Amino acid sequence: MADKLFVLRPGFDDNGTRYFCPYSAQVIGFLAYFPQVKETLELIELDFPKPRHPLSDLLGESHQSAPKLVLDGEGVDVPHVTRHHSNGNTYVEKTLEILRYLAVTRGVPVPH
Ligand SMILES: N[C@@H](CCC(=O)N[C@@H](CS)C(=O)NCC(=O)O)C(=O)O
Repeated sequence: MADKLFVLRPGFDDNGTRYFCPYSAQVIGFLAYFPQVKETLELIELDFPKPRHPLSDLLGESHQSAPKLVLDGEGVDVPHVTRHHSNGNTYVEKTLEILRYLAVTRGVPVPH
C-alpha cells in the first residue's frame, strides 16, 4: 500500500467557468520539482462534481475538498502536520502540511 494523493483535475467546469484548483496546482508543482516523490505515492485526479469518488468512499462525503493526502495506515508523526481521521482512515488536509509531510517523509527539501 502507498499513500494516496488526491487532486482536482484541471479545467473543471463550475457554473459555466473553467477552473483549475490552485491548491492542487501547488502539490503538482512540488511533484514536478521532486519527481522521486511521485514514485512513492498513488496520484489520483478527481472530477469536480460530488461525490468525488474514490476520495468520498475513503473519508466520507464531509471530507471531499482537494488536495488530500490519505495515508497508508496511521502514517508517521511530522512536526507542524496535523493528521485527521475519518472512516478509519488517516489523512492530511492543508496544502502546506501535505507538502511538509511528503518532504519530511521522503527526504527532499522542506517548504520555506
Ligand atoms: N485544504 C486546502 C484548501 C483546499 C480547497 O479549498 N480546495 C477547493 C478546490 S480549489 C475545494 O475542494 N473546495 C471544496 C469543495 O469544492 O467542496 C488548504 O486549506 O490549503
